[in-house]
Amino acid sequence: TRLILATRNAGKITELRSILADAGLPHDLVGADAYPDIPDVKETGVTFAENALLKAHALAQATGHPAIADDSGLCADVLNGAPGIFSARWAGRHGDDKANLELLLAQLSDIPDEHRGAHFACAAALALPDGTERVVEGQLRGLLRHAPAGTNGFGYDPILQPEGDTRTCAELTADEKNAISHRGKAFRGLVPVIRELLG
Ligand code: ITT
Repeated sequence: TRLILATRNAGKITELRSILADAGLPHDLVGADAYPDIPDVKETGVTFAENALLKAHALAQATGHPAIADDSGLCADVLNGAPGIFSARWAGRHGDDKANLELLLAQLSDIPDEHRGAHFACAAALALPDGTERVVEGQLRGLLRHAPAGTNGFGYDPILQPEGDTRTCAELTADEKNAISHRGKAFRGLVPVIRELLG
């Protein structure tokens, strides 16, 4: 069966294809870019789970195929969880990863290491054309660096140092990141649900 990846974020697509391939999912994974005429859904939810479901339902309805979606972000303890669901447009322009990261670093410039705890969060949603829905969430705890390091990954990866590591997410290999990441945890949790509902 065809399974739609309801995202246009290239970094997510790369990671999702790898995570789902490692899990042995037999489905034909088709990116949302294969449906350029379907408009982006407005992310009006107030949680990662709500927004992931909005995106999955929109693609499942529009294509008639089951769809999975990812809503994710970086939550800084000292900012009470911000940028959170606003991570993709923290500096104003949607998807400007460099500006978002630089603004956040500037906002935290006076914050000492003991208060730089943060986590990445991911909600993985599955929606079927008949309206059936499931969500699984995952997190990755870490520390926010004072300056970016590394060139792998995307988004805020150069400033998040996972707990128990001395490198940032952008200094991990793709496989190392997927093994511990919020996205890896959420989608590996969704795999048995996909198998159960889609076969
Ligand atoms: P879609 O809605 O099309 O999936 P998007 O980029 O708009 O793409 P989100 O609204 O979920 O997706 O925003 C997620 C943002 O959170 C993303 O732009 C990154 O800045 C950040 N983010 C999420 N996961 C990340 C990760 O694994 N590493 C670094 N940054 C991440």
